[in-house]
Amino acid sequence: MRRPIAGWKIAAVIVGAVSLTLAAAFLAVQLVRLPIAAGTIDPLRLNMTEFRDRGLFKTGASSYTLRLIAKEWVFDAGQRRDQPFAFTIPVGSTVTIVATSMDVMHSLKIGKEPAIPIIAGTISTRTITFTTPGTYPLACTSYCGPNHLQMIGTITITP
Ligand SMILES: [Cu+2]
Repeated sequence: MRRPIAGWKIAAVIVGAVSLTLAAAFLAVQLVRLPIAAGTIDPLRLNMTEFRDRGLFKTGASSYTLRLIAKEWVFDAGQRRDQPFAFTIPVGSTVTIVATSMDVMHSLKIGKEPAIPIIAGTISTRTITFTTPGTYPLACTSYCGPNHLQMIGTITITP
């Protein structure tokens, strides 16, 4: 004679199905929110790409490219390991940030600008024109591990 299915088993299946659905929905939302990815890249071969040359590069009279790799736990724009991430440029400069991650997801927040998600395998870009002199703090706003709070820096805009 077949025994009836225990109630807890049915409950477990329902809970499992609901969590899977929620996880799928969450992932879908995350994917939809990645609009600024400008391309894809192999995170294991960054040294064979443009990210081999990191730093602030002047590309025009008042335009720059800031190319960096986010990784646990630094924004690596070519600065020495014992040096902070700090760049100084004149007011009116337009900076195109080109970034990718070598590991987990990071986010780059500069001053009051919306955070730029930085994800392994994709290239994120954002162009910002700095019209007000001052020191703009920069930080990672995606929790990325125990030393997440070390991912800081500054961009100083001189008058
Ligand atoms: Cu972080």
